This record gives sequence, C-alpha cells and structure tokens, in this order.
Amino acid sequence: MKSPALPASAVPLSTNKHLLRWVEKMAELTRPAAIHWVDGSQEEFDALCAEMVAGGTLIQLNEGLWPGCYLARSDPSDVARVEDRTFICSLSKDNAGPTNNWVNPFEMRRTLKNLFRGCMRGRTMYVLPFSMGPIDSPMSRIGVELTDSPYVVVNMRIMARIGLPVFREIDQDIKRVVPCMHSVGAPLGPGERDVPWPCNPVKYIVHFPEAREIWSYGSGYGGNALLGKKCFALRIASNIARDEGWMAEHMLILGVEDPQGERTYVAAAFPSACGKTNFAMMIPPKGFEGWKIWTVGDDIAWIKPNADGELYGINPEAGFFGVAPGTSPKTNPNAIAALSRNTIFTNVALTPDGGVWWEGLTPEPPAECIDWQGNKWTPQIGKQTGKKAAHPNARFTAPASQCPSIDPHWEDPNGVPISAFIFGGRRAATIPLVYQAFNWSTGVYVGATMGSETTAAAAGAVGKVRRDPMAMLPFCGYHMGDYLRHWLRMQRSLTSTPRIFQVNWFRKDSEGQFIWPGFSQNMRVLKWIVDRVHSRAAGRETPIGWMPRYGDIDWQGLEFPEDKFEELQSFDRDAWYSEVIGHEELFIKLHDHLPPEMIYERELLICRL
Ligand code: TSX
Ligand code: MN
Repeated sequence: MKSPALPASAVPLSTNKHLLRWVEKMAELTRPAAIHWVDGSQEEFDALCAEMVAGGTLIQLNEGLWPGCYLARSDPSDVARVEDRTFICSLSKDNAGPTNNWVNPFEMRRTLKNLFRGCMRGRTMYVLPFSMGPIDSPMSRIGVELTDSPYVVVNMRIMARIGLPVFREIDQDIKRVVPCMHSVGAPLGPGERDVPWPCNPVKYIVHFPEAREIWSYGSGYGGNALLGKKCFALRIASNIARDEGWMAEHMLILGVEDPQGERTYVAAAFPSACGKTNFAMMIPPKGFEGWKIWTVGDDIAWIKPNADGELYGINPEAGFFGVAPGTSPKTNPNAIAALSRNTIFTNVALTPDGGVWWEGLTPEPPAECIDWQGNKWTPQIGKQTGKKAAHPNARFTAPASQCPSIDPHWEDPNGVPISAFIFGGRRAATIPLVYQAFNWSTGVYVGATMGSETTAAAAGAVGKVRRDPMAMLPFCGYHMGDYLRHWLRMQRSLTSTPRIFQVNWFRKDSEGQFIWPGFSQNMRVLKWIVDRVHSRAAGRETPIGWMPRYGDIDWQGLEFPEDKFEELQSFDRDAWYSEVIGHEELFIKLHDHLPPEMIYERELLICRL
C-alpha cells in the first residue's frame, strides 16, 4: 500500500547527509509532531502568518494603513534578552573570561539534552536555513536553526537570507554550517490548547564556541530566539573572527557622501540607549544640501582586511530589529519609512483603527488603545498607573531594503571600505563631543574604556557609568582581554589603520540640559571626522587626543555659539583623573589576559594629564 503523500514542506529540501542526519537526530530528541523544511517563499510566510493569526499569536494590522504588517504580544515574562541565562561553554573556563557565564560544556550538554527531550511534542519543528551576509559573499556564514516557533521563522525571514538558496549552498558542502537548536520549551499534550506566546520560565541561551554550536531554550523573544543575530553574528562569529583574523563587531556602518560624490564609510559602536539606529539612518541638516548619509547596517558589522590590507565590512543582517519607543518621524524618518509595511511589531500598542502606537511615535498619545499586554489603555490610565502603552523594549522587525537611506552597496559581496571607527557613549560629563585618538593602540584604549550612563530603561542605578568595551560586553564569545588583544593585533594585517574617534552626544551643562542638539546636527561632527580621515581638517592636540577648534566645524545652517562649543569640548584635568581611575575597575577584572598595551596607554594618558 502506498503511504499518504507528505505535505510539501515535510519533504527534505536538502541532500546534505550531515544535515539530514542531524535533523533526524534532533527530531528523535525533541519529538515534534511534524517537520517543516523552510523554503523562504512569500507563500510560506503568508501561510505561517495566517496560522499564527488564527492561533492568536499575531494580529494582522489594517491592510490599508499598514500593508503586510503584524503585531505580536509576548508573554509578560519574555520581553528581553536574558544576560544572566546566557552561557559561553568553552572547554576551559579561562577562555570565556570573567565577563561571561561559564558552565562546563559536558555538563551543559547533559542539562540541554534533558531540557530538549520531548520539548517539541505537539509542535512543528521548522528546519530554517539562514545566511548571515549576502549568499554570494565570501564573508557570509551559514547556519541552520531548528525551531518550534513559527514567530521565529517569520522574523528570521526579515532579519536574514533564508530558505532554498541557502539549502543550495549547504548542498555544496563548502561552508561549515553552524547548528542552532531553539525551543520555546512548551510541549503540547494531546488535544492541549496552545497559548498565544508559549515559553518557559526556565531559560538557557548557550554557546559552544569550539563546536560553533548554539542551543536556546525557553524564550521566543528577539536575541534569545532569532539565533542568527547576537548568538551567531556576534558571540560565535567573534570566535571565528579571532581564529581567522577578522572582526565581528557590535557596530553600525554608514557612508557619508559629499556633494562631489566622494563616499567615506565609518563603523560605530554605541552601548544601548544611545540612538545607534537613529545615527545609522541620519538625515543631514540644513546647510548640508547635496550631502547624503547611506545606511549599510544598524547593529552588526563583520570587518575583514582584503588582500591589500584595507578593511572591508559587511552587514551580516537583512533587516532591522529596532527598539520602537522613541522612534518617530522627528527622530528617525528613515526608520519610520522602513517600518511602514511588511513589518512585524512586538509589544507595541494597538490603535482602534488597526494601527500601532508607542511612546514617542507622536507628540500626543491616541485617545485610546490596547496596550502591549492586551489591556485597554488611555493617557488617563497611563498617568494614574504609570503603565506604558508599549513595552520599553518593544520592537519592529523591518526589511533593510525598505529603508530610504539604504546604501546602494549594502549587499556588495566584498563589503564597503571602512575608513574610521567611532566609539560613543551616554556621558553627562567629562567626555567631549568629539576627539580623535592619536593612533591605533590609543584608539583601542578609547574603545576598551568606553562607558555609558545607565538610563531608566535599564535595570540598576540611574546615571552610573557602566564600562562596556566596544559595546561588546554582552556579545563577546570569549575572554574580553583576548578580544582587546585581537583588536591590537589587527594592526599587523593592515597597510593603513582606520582613524579612531570618540563621540558623546549627551554632555550636559550645569543646569542639567543637553548642550548638543544631536540628531541631524551630528552631521557636523561626522564631516570633521571624514575630513580628518582625508587629512583635510585641522585639529588641536590635547592630552586625550586631537580635537576640533570652533572654526574646524562647519556651522552652515546652525547658530551655535562658540562658548557653548567650548563647553562641549572642554577638557577637565581633574575629571579625567577620576575617569582614568574608573578605567581600573574593568582592567582589574581582566588583569591576567589584559594586553600590556592597555596598561602602557593608561600610564601615558596619566602622564599627559
Ligand atoms: O538618537 C539620538 N541621537 C543620535 C541621532 C542621530 N538621541 C536619542 C537617544 C535615545 C535613544 C539623542 N538624544 C541624541 C542623538 O544625537 N541626542 C540626544 C539628547 C537630546 C535630546 C533632546 C534634545 C536635544 C538633545 N532636544 C532639543 O534640543 C529640543
Ligand atoms: Mn545591538
């Protein structure tokens, strides 16, 4: 007798024996009710969304206002990355370093095997192949995520290149595949009704750096579940990059084009809550007619020296997973355009006309809406209870191709040339608006010691400086001291090192007011940076680096008094003494792996003060 035909998606879409064997083995472990090989088509995306709408996971937005857009509301306990449940399970604890959670990999594998045993019962296991970076790029890398979350599949379709073209790559068996196991950890009993956002209070986000393997359990949210992003493109890729002599960085890439058409690319690292996505999509201000900012990426950069020793970078992602609150036509019109269609919103508010809203989208809140937890919300209720309509970490998942400022070269397989690195932070005092480090190792010191003041959005005391080297503290998949060593060592493979700058949009005056208007006006800082790169701008040598004088900045189109600029750029010897003491804190933690250059640079800085 002939067996009944399998549904199309149940048929393996790859001939790669390793992949087929692994899928079989993992299905045996997790016991899914069905296996779905993801082809990545629009039809498949539509069908998955329709299923999730029927099951209550997604709400389709008003097609006339928000074409192709959906809203998901997560479980209130599953709203952000879980850093204390994130593990780097290298063979030796020393390799993970003091800034990562480490568990013996053999012990962790045992734990995971127990957690994953039968964890997909009653659910579909999706075999989701993805490429980080354009499929035809020599810099791109491939993974396969086995997940029981259709929400993950539809988000990954926006954030990465997925489906058939990736299976074709895997069939050729040239590139190593990073196996990524993901389960929300909520098996369904026979006939059991599903919930809109299944997850498990027990969470594990686990990386095996030597095996290049990722296991994630218990969460369906963002960086915990879309494994191509933080887990692969940063934590695992930072290990690959160290071994192979390139850099996996938590950086945006943007291009500055001048009226003559000369384009200069910079990569910039900022800790969270500094407006990195806004900066990546900036629109030049009045006075900069003919200038253009091009966006290559807003979160992750993979950067590698080419055969001539010049650094080239790609954005390994294909979409933006941006924080919604604070994003508006005023702060980031390009992001608003990008998220106007084909976007998945998570934990924002739903308006009566089937649209979305979040704090900061419009100056006035809607008279009424449904908050991120599904309850009625009015400005009145908000005032009385302190409840927000959108969760502060609410997100949009939007295709990068829809961003009006997306760079024409953003999918260039060889990447774009990187001429400068920018390190930023949120600092009310001490750090000037902009300065240039004297050289590569001084610049690495600047990146290594960068910090940001905690805002109300994060846990802990507000206004305390938290050190976050290169904004990589939660994302470096090995010892932070070795990571700094790798940065220093990169100089040897470069014919000319990119210039390194520090910026601070957030310096405050004695009244507690921001001195710098920021946003589009940051273009003036970028122009000085680009001019320095091309040896066209003057600067003044100070103990911390090269600084622009008032006359070195292009003020066309803005009244900005010289005394305010001097306040922004002021260098306070005593404040810098305390600052250098503050650098100690992290260095002590890293001491046994800290490159000697960092100690020398600190001593030189102290001598110059
Ligand atoms: O994103 C920001 N950028 C970078 C933009 C390209 N933000 C928002 C940060 C929160 C995520 C900023 N906030 C920036 C900035 O440059 N600067 C500031 C501080 C600031 C806030 C409001 C004003 C000025 C500065 N308002 C007025 O001047 C009216
Ligand atoms: Mn990020």
